[in-house]
Amino acid sequence: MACRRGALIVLEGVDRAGKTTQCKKLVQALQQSGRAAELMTFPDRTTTIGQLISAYLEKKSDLEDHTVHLLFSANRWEMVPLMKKKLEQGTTLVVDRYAFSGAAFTSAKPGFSLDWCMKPDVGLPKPDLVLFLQLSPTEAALRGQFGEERYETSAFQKAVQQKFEQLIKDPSVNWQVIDASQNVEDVHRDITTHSLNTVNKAQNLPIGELWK
Ligand code: NYM
Repeated sequence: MACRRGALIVLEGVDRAGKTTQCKKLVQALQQSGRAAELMTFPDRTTTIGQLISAYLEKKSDLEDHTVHLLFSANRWEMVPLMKKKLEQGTTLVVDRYAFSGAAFTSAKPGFSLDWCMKPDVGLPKPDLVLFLQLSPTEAALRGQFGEERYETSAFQKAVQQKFEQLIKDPSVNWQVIDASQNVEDVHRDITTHSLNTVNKAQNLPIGELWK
């Protein structure tokens, strides 16, 4: 019998919602429950494309807005063969940001439609579950100062949040909104419950195609 595939689980949200902490805790929890699970992060700053993106985010270089959008997308596409291989081998992938961040961040810039921003990512492996860590700008502000990277201002983050709210309305994607203002362990419990259900359901289903 063919091996049961792993699930593709994505965590999204504005900066400081706790995605990275929660991704790590989820991978640990899945592994402790005896399931193969690995963390992936986008942008993946280790590849040649990822290094261009990283220099842009760190303001060490300037890139034209369409160009950097396409680089973020290319940085996901270059990982697709590895993602599919891992999923087919039965490993669940917990992904820190994906195409939704791509569309939300670029479309928050003047002159970009959400529709145009989604196009380059059409057909990527479709997440079985997208957990949106919901945190209001006021609550985010209580978590301290923003960092120094590009996009890390409260005005831009508010615009990004509005774009995420539009993306969440899309019923073709399995969104679950998580209240990220709870303490770390309560958020983790909610995330783990949804993820275990998804891992069990996804194992016999084919990998879907995003936004197709
Ligand atoms: N970002 C992330 C984008 O603008 N487009 C994308 O496709 C992705 C995946 O990069 N502010 C933005 C969101 C973040 C920044 O992410 C880097 P992180 O998780 O802070 O390293």
